[in-house]
Amino acid sequence: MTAEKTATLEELKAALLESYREEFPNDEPTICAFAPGRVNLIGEHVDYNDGFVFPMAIPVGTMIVGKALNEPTTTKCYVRTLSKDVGEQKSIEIDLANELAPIKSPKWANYVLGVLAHFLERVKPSKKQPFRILIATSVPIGGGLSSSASVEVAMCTFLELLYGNSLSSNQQLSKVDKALLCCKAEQTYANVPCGIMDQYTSCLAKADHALLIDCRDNTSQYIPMINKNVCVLVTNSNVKHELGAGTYAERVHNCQVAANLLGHKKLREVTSLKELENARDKMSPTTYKRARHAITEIQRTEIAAEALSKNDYAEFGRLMYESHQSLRDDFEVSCEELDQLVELARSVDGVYGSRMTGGGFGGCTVTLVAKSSVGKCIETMKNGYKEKCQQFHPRNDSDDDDTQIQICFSYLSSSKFPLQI
Ligand code: GAF
Repeated sequence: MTAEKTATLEELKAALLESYREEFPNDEPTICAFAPGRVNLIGEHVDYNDGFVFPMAIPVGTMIVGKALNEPTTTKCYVRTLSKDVGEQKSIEIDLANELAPIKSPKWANYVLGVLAHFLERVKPSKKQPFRILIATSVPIGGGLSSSASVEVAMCTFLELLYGNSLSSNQQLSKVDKALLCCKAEQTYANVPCGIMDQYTSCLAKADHALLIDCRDNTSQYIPMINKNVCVLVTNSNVKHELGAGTYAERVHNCQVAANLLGHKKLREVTSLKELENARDKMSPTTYKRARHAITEIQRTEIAAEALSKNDYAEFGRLMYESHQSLRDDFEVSCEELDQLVELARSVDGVYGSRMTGGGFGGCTVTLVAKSSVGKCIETMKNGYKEKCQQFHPRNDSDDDDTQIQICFSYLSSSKFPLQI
């Protein structure tokens, strides 16, 4: 199996510029916006329960280049994606004179439309500015690394730069406002009732730090990630997930039902498992299990962030395994391939912990591993995955086993990457 090469930010930019110049000879883009993807270290499916999450940005993301169109009569914008994985239609036209409603197809365009619509509604510029943009991403689509949020946040950054000085101070967005706006775009245009984690991380993350986010009041704390002897390894099962497919919404609903039955606004307010136990006969076994995951995961995340800030990797790792088990058995959002990857990582000396990351139903695992064991861990996961996952239904279009797994990793002290360029 080969580790597929992920485009660097320079490569993304070069590809965008080349495409732009090819399509619009004698013209140059004037704006470049970037937003990173994220990996969630722990705290899964709890952002919409007002819980704690603990993600960090990763050096892959979405970049947009473009410019304002100033022909006096035009109200039209042009948007094209360079992404190969989004179906046939790669470009759309948006007429700012019309209502910016979500569209059936192409689906990717809704991330752009959603942000644009919410931005215009929030900022209310005196004149709507037409533009043209090209979009490219290095975040694997459907990999649980926040591909959609990175498009939304890059789009919002592009718009902020496009309107620039024409915005007064009360039209400008704080980073949290921006995250909320992008999150609303995802909920209303992509129809995913997501929490704030992905957009928040894309807006507020900084290099060499993880972010402990309290999703009840949208505040956060940076936890330094500077130990060069420890790595975060992100491994893609290449089983594609689609959160819009309904299973995500079902989990959100289950949790809300449990919170209502317990007399709370959100499951974050449940202070102990005992409270849930006492109400067990009021709810279905499924609702009970979903709530048990959310309540224990919120507790785990707080303890885990504390452990990491004290460099207690053994404790952090133990909580990662517990988190995975809870997501697998109680929340039922894992899949055989992710379970195998976690077990393979666990068999390697020097691995502290491993778990699925993101929405689930496919996508990636995240592993905390001593730097000296990274090579061994990658090898074990590659070889074992090939051997063990052949027994599962082939879920990818490709017949080539070599593409079943893609591995990228960043050291805790990841190299600096720009959040906006
Ligand atoms: C997806 C959602 F977009 C997030 O809000 C979060 O709920 C995550 O799944 C699960 O932790 O990425």
